[in-house]
Amino acid sequence: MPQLKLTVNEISRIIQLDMTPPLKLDSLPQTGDSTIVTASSLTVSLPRPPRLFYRHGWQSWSLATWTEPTPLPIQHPKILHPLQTDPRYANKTSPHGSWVGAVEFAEDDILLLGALGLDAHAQLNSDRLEGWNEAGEVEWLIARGSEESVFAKYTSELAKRLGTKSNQPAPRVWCSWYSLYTAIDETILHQVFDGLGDLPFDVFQVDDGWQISIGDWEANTKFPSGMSALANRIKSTGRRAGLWLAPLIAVESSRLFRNHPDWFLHDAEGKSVSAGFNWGEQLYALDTTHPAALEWLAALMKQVRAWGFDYLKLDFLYAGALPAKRHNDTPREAAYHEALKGMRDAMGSDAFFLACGAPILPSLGFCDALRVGPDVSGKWEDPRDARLLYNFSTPGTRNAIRTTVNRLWLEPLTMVDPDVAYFVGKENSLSAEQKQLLQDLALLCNFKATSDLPQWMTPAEREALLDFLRASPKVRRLNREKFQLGDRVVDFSSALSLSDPPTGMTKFPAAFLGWLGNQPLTLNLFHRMNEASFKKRRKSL
Ligand code: 9PG
Repeated sequence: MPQLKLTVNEISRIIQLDMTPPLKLDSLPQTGDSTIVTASSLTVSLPRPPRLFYRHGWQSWSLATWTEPTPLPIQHPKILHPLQTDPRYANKTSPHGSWVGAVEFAEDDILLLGALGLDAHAQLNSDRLEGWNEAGEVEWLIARGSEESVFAKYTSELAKRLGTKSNQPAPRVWCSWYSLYTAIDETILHQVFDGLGDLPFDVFQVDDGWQISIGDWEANTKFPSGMSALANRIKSTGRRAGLWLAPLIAVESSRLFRNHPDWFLHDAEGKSVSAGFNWGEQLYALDTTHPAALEWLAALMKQVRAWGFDYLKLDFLYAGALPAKRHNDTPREAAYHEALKGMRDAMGSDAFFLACGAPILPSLGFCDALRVGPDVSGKWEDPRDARLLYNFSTPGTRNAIRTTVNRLWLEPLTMVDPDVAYFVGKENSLSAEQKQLLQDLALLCNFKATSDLPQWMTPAEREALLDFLRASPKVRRLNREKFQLGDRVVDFSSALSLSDPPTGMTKFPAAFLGWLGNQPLTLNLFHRMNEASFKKRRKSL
């Protein structure tokens, strides 16, 4: 019998363990200084435990915030981990984040540890700041100084490696999602476009609801004239035609998934990898290292351009970077990076590409704009999500503002999309102050979008929207919460804090809700109820 001899390195590769001891850094840079080292993992010893940790979530909807340096509860329901967190680390309770972590010792004394490449993570382990990379060696920046200076250093180093901002002008977008949701059809969209008249929008973007199915990207029966006719109608108003797609996922019932199961991600046992649950269905993720899947993606981008859409909101993109066994062995974020490159090449450099639900670092260099927070909604916060499920990724205006404000450091690298602002009172329970915060955040990001229906706007609301679309105030960051916007100071502190994790008696309802939310049946029921209410709303228009 032939003898099989393996070296330690070969064994570690097979069981996917990095046996290289972490690089140890015992001396920190002086304030105002920074250093770059190369390692697959490293440990930075801190002189004393910090008072705060900066946690940076993996993708658009994942939480980014400064927290106490204590363990954090696991977010629920777990069935949503693939679509709200980096599922590989979702059960980790030590303060952790993707690519970058920072600690605060005192005001203006911040230490940042940030990877300058993909597939990397950071965590705080009592008085050690640790970094590791799933894909082998990577460069790490260690910078010390004020919050602004360390993040500026990080973005300037990232820009050199991943590319900087595109030169597309900041768009003003009307998006169909946050008023009509899936209840869109040809007739109502035409009415909306007419009703918006000469309001200075650059893009009319059609969101979810036009397609046959998630995976089957053709016009459904609500769009009998087809997608080219819809794009032409928009272009006839002098605007760019925008379209939403989720090209890297498919629902179980789609033709795409049924016809090409081999194009989708599998685990080591050959089981399909879940990309989460939405639209009352199980989601699956495309394996973008499969040549046929890549070809299909490029053809889809070309098809959409041929219809006449040149503003593309590509959503649920995290799916391309989920942990799995791929067709070829590419590390997951590198695989995603390649998919984005392929889609960008196919859509052309003149298209505007907004990445949404997207892993942050691997999207840089390819997208024109990046959603940097969860969805807004007409509600400030759902107490069940915040207090019981410890979930800050779900749609809600407070969640959206919190994570967006904590990711404004990305601005030198990409246009940041804070999601839409609201002006109408109808179907909306936000206070005037809360709506103002959203509007101010949009001005700050210079990414202005709304879904407000002209049919719902009072003359005063329409006037406020017009002023907003025309405004370009000067912006200056004052501190973590406050910004100077023209002659006003905007204070986001009401949105930034996190509610306390469930303790004592609240642990029981929390556990029950977590269990309930994990049942596909419950999620399916919620989906049906939502759909019914959107349809009712559509009928009343
Ligand atoms: C269309 C929408 C809109 C929206 C996107 C995305 O379960 N989740 O956490 C979850 C988060 C966001 C989400 C859907 C589900 O919305 O961000 O703007 O385009 O898809 O379906």
